[in-house]
Amino acid sequence: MATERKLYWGSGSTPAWRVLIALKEKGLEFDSRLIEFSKGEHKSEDILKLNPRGQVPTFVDGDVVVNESLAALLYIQDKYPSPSLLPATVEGRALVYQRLQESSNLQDKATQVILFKMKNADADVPQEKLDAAKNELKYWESYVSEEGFIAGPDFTLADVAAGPFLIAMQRFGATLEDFPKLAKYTETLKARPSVAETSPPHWKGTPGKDWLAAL
Ligand SMILES: N[C@@H](CCC(=O)N[C@@H](CS)C(=O)NCC(=O)O)C(=O)O
Repeated sequence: MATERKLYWGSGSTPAWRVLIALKEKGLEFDSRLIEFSKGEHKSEDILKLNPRGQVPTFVDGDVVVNESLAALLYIQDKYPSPSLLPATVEGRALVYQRLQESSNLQDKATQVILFKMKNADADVPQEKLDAAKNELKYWESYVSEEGFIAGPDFTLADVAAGPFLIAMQRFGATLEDFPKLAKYTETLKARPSVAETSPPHWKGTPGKDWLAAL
């Protein structure tokens, strides 16, 4: 059946992965447009007319275009509330919103190391970048709840927002040895169908990196 939903995404784009997970969790069909960064397809006319930044995710739902991944998560939850990815209480939702925004720090610290190595393959990652990433993980280690998710007993938008970055950090070498709760948490996430089925296709059968091995 034709759908008005369309998602442009790239393999390995963690922001785009967030949106893929949310759509899967909600059981929503969409027109899947996998772009190739190496061919510059994120700067294609099709994407630029929807998203002047020429980035993925670029998400269209009928007349609505939402490109920032966290905004897209909130939009998807709002438009398609069931099954819910938010707690029933306002206090519970406050925590999810807090973690949602905070996941930008995780994105930033991890990306700083990864981009550095992409641009400077032979150089050592500056210690302060590794320290910043490690320090960020300390916060997230303390956030994993007794029940195992980031914002309480259930899988929520907080997990959708932070999970892809934590899993990507492992892919880029983080052992998470000093973060036992996060190590267990990422295993739980990776076993979740919405996460497993949307995992970056090019990761399958290709090795990761050791750039974050100090973490
Ligand atoms: N703040 C955006 C970031 C999106 C983003 O950085 N996407 C990257 C891929 S991971 C991209 O498309 N980069 C290409 C470019 O900026 O030219 C979000 O969370 O959606």
